[in-house]
Amino acid sequence: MPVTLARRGFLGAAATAALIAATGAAAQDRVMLRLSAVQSETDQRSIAMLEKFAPAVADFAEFQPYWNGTLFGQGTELEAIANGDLEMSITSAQELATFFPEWSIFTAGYVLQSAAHQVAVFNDPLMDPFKQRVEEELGVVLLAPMYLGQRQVNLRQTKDELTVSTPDDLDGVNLRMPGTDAWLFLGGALGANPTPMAFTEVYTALSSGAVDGQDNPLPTVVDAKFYEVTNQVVLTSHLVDWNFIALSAEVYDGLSEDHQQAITAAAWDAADFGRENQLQKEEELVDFLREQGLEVYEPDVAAFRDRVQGAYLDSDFARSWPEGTLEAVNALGN
Ligand code: KDO
Repeated sequence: MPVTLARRGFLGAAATAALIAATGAAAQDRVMLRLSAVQSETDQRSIAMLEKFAPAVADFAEFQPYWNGTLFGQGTELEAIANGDLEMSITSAQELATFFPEWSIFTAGYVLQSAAHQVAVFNDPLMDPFKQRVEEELGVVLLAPMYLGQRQVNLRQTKDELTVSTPDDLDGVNLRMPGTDAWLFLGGALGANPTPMAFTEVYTALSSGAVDGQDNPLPTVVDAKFYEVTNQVVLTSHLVDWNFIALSAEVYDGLSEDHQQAITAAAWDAADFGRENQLQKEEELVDFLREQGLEVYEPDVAAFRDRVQGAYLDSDFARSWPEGTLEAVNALGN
């Protein structure tokens, strides 16, 4: 009996050793997925990656997020992925437009109409050449579309000091924009004086008065605590801002077909989860911001739309848009 137990014990030990070896090997075989992003860990996109993406890929990948730009600065992530120094990011149409000008169509104000419109466009064949260039020339796979939200103008001035109805009212206003050409063009098209600045510097710049304001969706205004150092939000809704869960093509190509399907499904689950939560936040946060003492109001949105759309159609950006794409995007709008 003891022999049996011993044998069973021995077998147990052997089986355990084999399991550890296998698990250990499996752990070593698990692909490392470092994701660099400038938002905080409490941003809805971050929560979605932690709660939906990470557990869904855990049996073959180790997800390692670096929030608040602690690994790579804003706008450097795609190059880091292309160079093999990073595996994932939550990228934007604006960052992609710095490599591929045609992506500027999705950075143009008042083109995309809603979160649902973003999903319809992402899934439409019109996106195939856009995605293909990113994969073939940059080595990045765009797994799923993430909804960042409707961008609004957020100012230090009180409404009594500065009421914004039309773009003319932003003349001379020092509006912080992210640092790419597409962003700076958008800031100018709104009527303001665009100041390039990284996301992680915005709170201090608002607090010190180095800039008069910034633009971001309401969930970001709250998550980044910009409401603590500003006094009004002008609901221009000038851009339905589009992000993408981006993965190194080298990593993707190295996965089995099952794991490629699993990581794509995990990205979509995270994107859908984050989108729903972001939309709910946008509904709730107008009241929250008013409770914090900010004035939140609608300007003459038609005046902003006319000015912004006219600026883009007259710009070099529009000349880089593939023939028929704007019409196809508009046709998918709800
Ligand atoms: C910003 O810097 O204002 C911006 O909203 C630009 C977006 O493309 C994206 O980089 C975003 O910051 C970050 O994800 C932080 O929310």
